[in-house]
Amino acid sequence: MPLTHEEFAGLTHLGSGKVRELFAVGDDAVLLVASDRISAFDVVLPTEIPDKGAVLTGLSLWWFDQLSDLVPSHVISSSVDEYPAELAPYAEQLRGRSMLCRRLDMVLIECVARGYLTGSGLKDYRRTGAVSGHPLPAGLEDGSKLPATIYTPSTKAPIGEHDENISRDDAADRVGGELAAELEHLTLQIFGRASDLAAERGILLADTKFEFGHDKDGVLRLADEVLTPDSSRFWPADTWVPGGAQPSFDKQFIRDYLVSTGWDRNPPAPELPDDIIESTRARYVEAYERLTGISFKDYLSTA
Ligand code: PZK
Repeated sequence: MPLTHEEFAGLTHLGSGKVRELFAVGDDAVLLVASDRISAFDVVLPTEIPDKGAVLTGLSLWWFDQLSDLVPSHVISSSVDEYPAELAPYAEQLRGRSMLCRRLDMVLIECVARGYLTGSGLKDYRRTGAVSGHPLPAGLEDGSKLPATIYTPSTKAPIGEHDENISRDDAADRVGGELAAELEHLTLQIFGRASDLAAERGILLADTKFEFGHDKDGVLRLADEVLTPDSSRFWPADTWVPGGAQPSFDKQFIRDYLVSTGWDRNPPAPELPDDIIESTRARYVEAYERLTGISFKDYLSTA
C-alpha cells in the first residue's frame, strides 16, 4: 500500500518531499515519515522499494547516535509505542519509518560537504574552476577525490527545483557570520567522522547534505534525515575510478534498467520488474548492515 499524506488524514500536514512527509504533532514536535518511494533521474518512480523508508530511518537514527558527541539531534523518539496518543491510529504505518522530532526553527541554508567532485559541484567547477568560492586545482574529473573536503552551502530550492550552491560569504549574509562559521565547522567535523567510518566499511561518502535548526532554547541541532543514500552519494569503494559517473551504491540497478528500456526521462517512468525491486531492496539493506554492523531484522524488531 503506498504511503502518502492522505493516509494520515487526522494529522496536520506541513510538507512533502519527493519521498517523505512532514506532519505537526502538538505545538512543539514534528513527525518525519519516510515512504518506500524512490526517485531516479529526478523522477519519482511508480514502483516502491519495500522497506526503503525503514532502512533510511534506521540509518539516520544510527548516525544521530554516532554523532551525538559532536552535535545534538532533533530526535525525540522513534519508538512508535512512546508516541503521543494522537499518533496511535497510525502506529503500524509509522513503525520503523518515522521519527518524532523537536519542532525547530530551520536554518535557511543547506549545509553540504564534498570529499569527491560530482553533480552540481562538478558543473560549477567546469564553469568557473571553483565551487562555493573554493578554487580547485585544474584537471579534476567527474569522481575525482578533492585535495581536502570542502563546505559548499546551498540555497533551499522549492520542490522540483535544484538547490543552488552559494559562496560562504553569501551564506554568512543569509544566516549571520557567527552561525555561518559554526555550520561550516560542524558540517566538516560530521562529514569527516562519517566518511572515515564509511571508508572502513568499503563505502565512499562522496558528498552529503545536512539541515540544522534551533530549538526553543536556542540550541543548534542536526535535523532532517542524515547520511542516508537519499541525502548523500554513497559509492562502492572497490569500483571507484574517476573520469566518469560512478556506480551508485543503492540505485545502480534501477538506473541501468531504466536506461535499458529507452525511457526518455520524462514522467511517467516505467514500472520496475520484480528482480530489480528485490536487488535494490537488498542493496539498501546491505548499506544499513555494512555501515551499522546491525542486522536490519534486528532494527525492525526494535522499532
Ligand atoms: C523541517 N523539512 C524538510 C520537508 C519532509 C522533510 N525538526 C524540524 N522542525 C521543523 N521543521 C523541520 C524539521 C526537520 N527535520 C524539515 N522542512 C522543515 C522536509 C518536507 C518533508 F519529510
